[in-house]
Amino acid sequence: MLNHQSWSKVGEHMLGEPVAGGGLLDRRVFLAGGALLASAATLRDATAGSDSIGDDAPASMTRPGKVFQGYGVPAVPEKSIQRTVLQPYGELAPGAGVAMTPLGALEGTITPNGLHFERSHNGRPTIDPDAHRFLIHGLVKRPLKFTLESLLRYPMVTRTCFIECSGNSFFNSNLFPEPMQVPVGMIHGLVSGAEWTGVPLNILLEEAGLDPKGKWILAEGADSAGMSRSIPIEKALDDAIVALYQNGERLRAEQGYPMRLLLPGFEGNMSVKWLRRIKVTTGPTYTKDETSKYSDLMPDGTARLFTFTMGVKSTITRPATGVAMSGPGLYEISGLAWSGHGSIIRVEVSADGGKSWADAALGDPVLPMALTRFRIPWRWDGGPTILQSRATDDGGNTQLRREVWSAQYADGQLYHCNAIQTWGIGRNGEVSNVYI
Ligand SMILES: Nc1nc2c(c(=O)[nH]1)N[C@H]1C(S)=C(S)[C@@H](COP(=O)(O)O)O[C@H]1N2
Ligand SMILES: [Mo]
Repeated sequence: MLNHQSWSKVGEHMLGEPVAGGGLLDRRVFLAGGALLASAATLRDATAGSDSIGDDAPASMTRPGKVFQGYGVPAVPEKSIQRTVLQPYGELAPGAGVAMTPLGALEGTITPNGLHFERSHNGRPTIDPDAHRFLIHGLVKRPLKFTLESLLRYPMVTRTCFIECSGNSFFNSNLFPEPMQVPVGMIHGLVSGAEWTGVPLNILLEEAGLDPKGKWILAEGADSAGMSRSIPIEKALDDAIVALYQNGERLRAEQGYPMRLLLPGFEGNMSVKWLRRIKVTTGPTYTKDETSKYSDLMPDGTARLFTFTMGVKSTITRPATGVAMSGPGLYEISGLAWSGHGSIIRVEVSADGGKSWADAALGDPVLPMALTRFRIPWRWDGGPTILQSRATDDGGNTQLRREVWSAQYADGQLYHCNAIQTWGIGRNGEVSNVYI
């Protein structure tokens, strides 16, 4: 469970002694148990150990339970855990918007299919899987048309990775000069993690026979937005997948049923859903989706096109906005880190507004271009505290302070925001979104 980083740092201090300002403790505190955990004692039930069989048996033991169901749903008390839906154009275009993952309510690194974020430009189309066709054409020797059934006969690969919309975290970007007080899922919930299974695109392109002049592809969806993006051929031949399964079951309609392109580490927009066509081209097509959106506003007034790889990023998800504290004492800080450039090698946490940092433990397995869970114990003294996390990937990329990130762009820049997120903890235990 512990990464080498956190192990190599121990030894200079006693367990239970802070390893950085603001009460951050060594990861091993939870392993030590006993007296060191005394402040977590409120978590224990004083009546533990009393007889559970007899008159005080819980009601659930006195009658048979509910019967089986064909497809499982969350336990009844958990039904309030929902995606947050934003429809910026209202009734004009109700299918244009987002449904954001409630990151503050989730743990681990795999997003349940029903809570995977959805970003759709004009609603999710209803597609008959038997009638759907996927075409490869353009600069190829043999144009090919696939049915779903024919694709299911090709060799498949399974890959765990994140999808992140490049508009994610716009509440931490230059679009909002003042911090918005919304739950963590509304700030960073345009990222989700899943295990995808499908056919490597390079197998299909090889079968079609690439013309050496083919340097880019155009991928187009079968939705009414006609969502389409240009992708360099290197990526198409490297790790691109035509995904058919999501966390073991067929794709959800929201995620592109019956098939989608999956480009690990690239901005989510390029993973075209409801995939109907790939055209091999000599250069980028400059579609509306890559010129009017997803470009970066630079300070000199120009817009930078084609920022494909999602930068290294992290956020603490517990505690976080919408996830309040319940009094001073021992807590485990938990969060997510990811990078489109590769694997997360380090996440540092600060509980004193960035003056000092301590290494968090990284949860196994740490996979490239996948969500990585980090954790660190923390003794909250009940006073105002400023929490931050800072991730580094194996390409040596590290997150920047919000101010430094912002200065790279013009006002109004909202895409590709991977600045450090800051949470302020108030005396009442409430968490706020803070800019420092
Ligand atoms: N055909 C089509 N593909 C699409 C979109 C779309 O609206 N139509 N949205 C894109 C955007 S902007 C993102 S961020 C990802 C989101 O994938 P998800 O909805 O499965 O999370 O899909 C991309 N693929
Ligand atoms: Mo997106």
